[in-house]
Order: sequence, then C-alpha cells, then structure tokens
Amino acid sequence: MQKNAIITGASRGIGRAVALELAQQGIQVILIARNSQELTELQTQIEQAGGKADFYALDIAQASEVQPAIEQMLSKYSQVDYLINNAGVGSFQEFEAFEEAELDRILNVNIKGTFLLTKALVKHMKTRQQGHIVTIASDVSKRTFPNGSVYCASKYAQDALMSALRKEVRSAGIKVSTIYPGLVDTHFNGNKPGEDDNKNWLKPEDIAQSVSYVLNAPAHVVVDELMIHPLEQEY
Ligand code: NJP
Repeated sequence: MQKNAIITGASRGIGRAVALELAQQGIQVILIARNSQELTELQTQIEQAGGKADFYALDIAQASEVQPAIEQMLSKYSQVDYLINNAGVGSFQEFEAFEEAELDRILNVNIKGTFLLTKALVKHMKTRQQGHIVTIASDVSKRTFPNGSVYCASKYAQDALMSALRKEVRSAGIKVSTIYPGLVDTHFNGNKPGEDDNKNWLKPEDIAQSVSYVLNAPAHVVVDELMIHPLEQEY
C-alpha cells in the first residue's frame, strides 16, 4: 500500500533532503513550510523524477493553519504513516540580549509547532494502531553552550515532549524516534551552505539517511534515539 509522509520544514535544508530521499523510495511526500515557491519547485523536481509530492504552505506555529490543513490531508489521503517534525529555527546571542519576541519566535516554532502537528496526527495514528513520528531535535537537546540558552531550552523541551509521548503511545503501536544532529550545512541561522568553513559538517543528505534508517527498521524494532555528528566536531 502507498505510504504517506508529512515533512515539516521541507522547503530547504534537512527537510528538503528528507523529502527527496523518501520520495525516491516511493513514499508520497506531503511537504510543509511557509515558502510556497520553494515548495512548488521541490514538488516539480520530485514529480519529474517520478515521485509523488503534495504541499501545504503554512506556519506550523499557528493552530488555525495547522488544524484545517491536517484535516484536508486526512480526507485526501485517508492515512498518514509518517510525520517528520523537522521545521525549526534558532539564533545565538548572550542571554541578556534575547528579546521577548525572539524567545516567542523560537519556542513557537520548535515547541508549539512540533506539538500542533503531532497532536493533530496522534489520534489518527492511534485509531490505525500504527504510525511513526520522527523528530529532528539537536545534540543540544542534551547539552548546553554559551549564547545558546533559548535554542537549547527549546530543543530540550522538544526532546522531552517526544520522550514522554513515546511512552504514552508505544502500546498503541506508534513509534516515536528522535534524531539529534550536530552541525549540518544548511541555511540554519543564516548559514550559507557550501562555504569552505563548513566543508566537513554533516550534509542534509546524511540526516535524510538517518531518517530512512529509522523508518525502515523492521516492524518489531523502534530506534528511540539516534545521535549523529561530523567526525571533526567536538562533543
Ligand atoms: O534549517 P533551514 P535546517 N512554519 O533553515 C522551515 C535542526 N538542527 O534544515 O517556512 C513552517 O535550512 C523553513 O521553511 P520556511 C533545526 O533545529 C539543525 O538545518 O519556508 N516551516 C525551512 O524549510 C531544525 O529543527 C542543525 O522558511 C518553518 C526549515 O524550517 C532542523 O534541524 C543542527 C517555520 C529550516 O531549514 C532543520 O533545520 C541541529 C514555520 N514557522 C539541529 N519556520 C544544523 N543545521 O546545524 C521555519 O543540531 N520553517
């Protein structure tokens, strides 16, 4: 049967690589991000390669946008097998320089967005007694560093959200996996992919391979957590 995967933050970076990888495996990908032009271009690229892609341009931090979109998806596709919670934002500065608005922005996307998407799909997955939720958290879900207070807090919280959910839904046959990447060469926080300084960082495709590994585990196996770093990164 055709498998369907929702991927948030699919317009670029890790999410885009995950979408390309899963589509190439024959999975119908449902792309989410705010930038509809980038989503259209990715949809075209996937379809030209023989894959299946649909997209919803929305802000994952807005319940009023997430809820109707998920309802539409469920009536169109009848089942969602995989949710890849990948969309995320961050910025880095001294603690006292963080403004309230920046705190809200980071927590709203990384926590509230993850919560809204997951909540909108858990009931559906429980009814089917199957489903797999994969979250791209961060290695800073498990360590902190100077100038990273708000981002680290958001990623610790995202990890805790998923860790507790894992324990709630395991008996319903739902797998919850969290991936903790180190440095990945994407557009994150204004980074320019391909610059020489980042040449030894992970590539988005490395994380796409991790997602593929987690999703393709045998039915009786769940990869709860997977941490991945560039060899040169101190951890
Ligand atoms: O970042 P980037 P990554 N609603 O900036 C989307 C984690 N991570 O791929 O909305 C919906 O290239 C945005 O699309 P748009 C990180 O925390 C990374 O590196 O159109 N979508 C874009 O597609 C994050 O959770 C590193 O602007 C929203 C995507 O998110 C995940 O990896 C290290 C949105 C961001 O693409 C992917 O980040 C690490 C919203 N409100 C963890 N806001 C790393 N890169 O080094 C943003 O440990 N997006």
